[in-house]
Amino acid sequence: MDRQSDFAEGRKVITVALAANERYGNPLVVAAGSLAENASERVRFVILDGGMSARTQDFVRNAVNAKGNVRHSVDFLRINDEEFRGFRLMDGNAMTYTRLLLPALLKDDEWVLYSDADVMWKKDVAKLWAERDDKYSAVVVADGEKSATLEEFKVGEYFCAGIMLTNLRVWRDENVSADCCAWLKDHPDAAFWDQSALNRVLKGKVKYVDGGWNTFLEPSPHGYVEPEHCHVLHYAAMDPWTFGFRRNGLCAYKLDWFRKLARYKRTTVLGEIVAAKIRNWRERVRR
Ligand SMILES: [Mn+2]
Repeated sequence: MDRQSDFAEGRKVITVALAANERYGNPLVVAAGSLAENASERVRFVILDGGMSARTQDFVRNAVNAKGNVRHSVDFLRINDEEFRGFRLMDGNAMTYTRLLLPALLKDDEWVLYSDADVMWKKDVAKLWAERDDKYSAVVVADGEKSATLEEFKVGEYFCAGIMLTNLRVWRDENVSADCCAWLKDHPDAAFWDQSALNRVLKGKVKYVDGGWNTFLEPSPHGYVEPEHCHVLHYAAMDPWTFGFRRNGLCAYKLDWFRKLARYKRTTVLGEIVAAKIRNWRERVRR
């Protein structure tokens, strides 16, 4: 049986959406590659593509279908972030908001797992996928004290939208995306972009799961370290690819990320580090 019909027949497949543009190509390779590598079931990757070279797309496909992996599929959906350009931008683009398009883009799906691209997957996504629950609009991890209090939420009640099992049927029925956009129009200074809106609109309607599914790095005397209990490592502002020797040096978690990147792209760690340095230097000059 060919691969298309396998997927079409609706066999057990996990649908995962990630969003990226060319600048986020490398993070996407690591996020998708590490998710695929640890997955015990078939994953259908839906990439919300904000503009990406064919070469970068090939790197993603190769990473996902690395030898020894379960057979996965990858689709790139070319999307336009223009309709969100009026909202507060992140890194000069509106890609973060494109997850609000998922209920319309995946109109035949009931659930999708949205994953940020600034993460590394360490555990089997099938275990998180099993947490879907039709009583809730989303399945998420509570965010830390800092962001909760900044947004004037109680700790434990505010969630991080970076890893989010999304109940698409409910989102469509209850117009969640439209409500988020309406809220964002009224709150142009929202601290955390669409995450701020999602927390208001979905308040009391989300299920919380084990924090390991969305773990941030922890400060330590040696820079930053990966916490012990971690299924998905979320780099957030500590991204390894904006690479500075001055800030935290070349610590273990950064090297880890470059090792994965080089393995998935079949390049070298040193080559990728040098390329990242040059890219960052160019961006700094341009600014
Ligand atoms: Mn993130």
